[in-house]
This record gives sequence, structure tokens and C-alpha cells, in this order.
Amino acid sequence: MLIRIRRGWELPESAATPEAVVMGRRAALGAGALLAGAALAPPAWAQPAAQAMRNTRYQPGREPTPEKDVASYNNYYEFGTSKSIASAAQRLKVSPWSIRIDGLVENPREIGLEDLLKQVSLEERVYRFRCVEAWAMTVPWTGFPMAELVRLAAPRPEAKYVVFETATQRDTMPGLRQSWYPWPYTDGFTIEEARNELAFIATGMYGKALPPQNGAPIRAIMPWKYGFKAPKSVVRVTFQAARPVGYWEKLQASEYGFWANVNPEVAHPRWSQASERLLGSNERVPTRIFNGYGEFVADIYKNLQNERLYA
Ligand SMILES: Nc1nc2c(c(=O)[nH]1)N[C@H]1C(S)=C(S)[C@@H](COP(=O)(O)O)O[C@H]1N2
Ligand SMILES: [Mo]
Repeated sequence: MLIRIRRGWELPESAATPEAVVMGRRAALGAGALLAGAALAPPAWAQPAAQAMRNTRYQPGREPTPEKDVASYNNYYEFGTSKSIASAAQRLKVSPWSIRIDGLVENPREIGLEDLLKQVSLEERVYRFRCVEAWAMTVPWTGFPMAELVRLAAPRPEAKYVVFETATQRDTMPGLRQSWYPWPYTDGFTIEEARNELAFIATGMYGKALPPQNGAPIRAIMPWKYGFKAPKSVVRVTFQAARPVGYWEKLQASEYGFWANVNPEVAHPRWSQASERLLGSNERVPTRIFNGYGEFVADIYKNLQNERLYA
């Protein structure tokens, strides 16, 4: 895959992780081995972190959660409603994978995942993640800004929202037989939210490809919103004028709304949101408005005070 010129915010290089990767990459660049090696490189989705430098602009302020906890305590209802779906999810078929880009865009099309990844540059970001159920984690995701996806899609001016639709594999996903759930799992955002610098499309975590249970091969991550706004295994991205109603809002609109921004002072109807339990340590820590990302996103909501922003 292409290696692009890095932008200023990716400096200093010494802040990248792990160091061996940086040194290896420097050596490769120095030797002019880059082009020669390109033909032999494994598919982009199989090696998301090899060239992904950590973006140190986003400091999580707490230790990354142990990988094993992130990979074994999941919400992925297509594979079952318990937290222990990791082994069932190994059946997910992730290759080949393509994404349909449609709706109010200049050029609707279907794009292969490898093709898409050639048009973006991957980076690593360590983000806090907060589920509406009041558990939380801290994850090094590999991926690219959602703004890049919006740019590639080229939405028309009438488009105000973007919707992510996720995979329905009848043969691998037993949860789909539970027909009272509003499959496929979808959720969406305003285009302004999708263009916010924090909005991220993840293809990996902990320096490896996303495991199936965490939404392989590609998912959305919106770190200032509750985790149900992070659709996994995305197969379709639709731009539209009307506000979408996502999976959880369809199921229970009184509890799960469109905006779902994290706020410790707005309780869920069935529990407080004041604090959260960190996966791994089980430590309880105070929840923060916008999950601690207000400096990046609060402006989006300035003129939306009549909306139900925090549920
Ligand atoms: N397709 C799909 N995406 C999904 C879900 C799901 O059930 N299906 N659950 C959501 C919820 S409620 C949460 S908290 C996060 C959990 O992500 P994780 O398992 O990687 O921690 O995924 C979100 N994305
Ligand atoms: Mo969640």
C-alpha cells in the first residue's frame, strides 16, 4: 500500500509505537526498499498497524485496557446477546469485503476494502470508549479519519446525514434469527459529526487487524458518544437528507436516541451514568461530559440545545 507523507500532528516520530516498527520503517525508506517490497506486501487489511503511527494529539489520560479484555467482553448482537460472543464471532467471513457507498453522493459505487485502504493513510489513536451500560475501556485503534471517507464519497449538498449499515450473514450470525430485532444493525450521524476530527473508521486494534468480535474488518468509532453509536462490520455507507433511526432507537426510542453523547448528569432511564467501570481493572472512575472530548466536539451542539443530546 501507499505510504504518504506524514502530517505535522504525527510528530514526533519517537512517540510512535512500537519503536521497532518506526526503526524498521526508517530503515526500509532509507534503503529505497519501499517500491520493491510493494508487490509482496500482504493485503492492507491484514497488516493495519505495520505502517500506522500513533497520533499523539489524542491523549487518553489512562492506560490502555488489556487487549484480552477488549477482545473477550463484547456487544455484537448478531452473534448473541451475551458479552461472550468472541468464539461464535470467529465464523464471520471477512474476506472478500466491500462497502457500498450510496444515497446523495456524486458517484454511488461499491468499493473493495483493499481499494478503499489504498486511498487513505492509516494511523493509530488511543481513545476512551464508553458503553451506555456504564462500562468503559481505552483502546489503541488503527484506522483513518471518517472525514476521509466522507471526502471520498463526495456527498451532494442536500445530504445532511450519513448512515452505516452492518453485515447480515445468515449463515454465520445466529442472532439474525431473532426476528424481533430490527436487523440490519445501523446507526448514523450528521455529516458535521462525521467530519469532526475525532470521528474515526477503525480497521485494527492493538497493532493488528480488528478481530471479528470487535467489528472486523471495518467499523466506526465516535469516542464522545455511547458505544452503540459504533457500528461494526460495516457494509454500506448511505448519505441522506432525513435523520436516520438506528437499531437501538428503533428498539427502544425512550432509552436510546440519535445523538447519544456521553454525559454523566443525564441518567439512563434504568441506571445512573455518573461513573463507569473500566474493563480489566474493574476500577470505577467518574464519567466525563462528551467522554472527555468536549474541547473537540462541544461546538457542534451549541445551537442544538432543544435536541435530546445526551441519550
Ligand atoms: N453490528 C453491530 N455493531 C455494534 C453492536 C452490535 O450489536 N452489532 N453493538 C454496539 C455496542 S452497544 C457497543 S458498546 C459496541 C461494543 O464494541 P466492542 O465489542 O468492540 O467493545 O459495539 C457497537 N456496535
Ligand atoms: Mo453498548
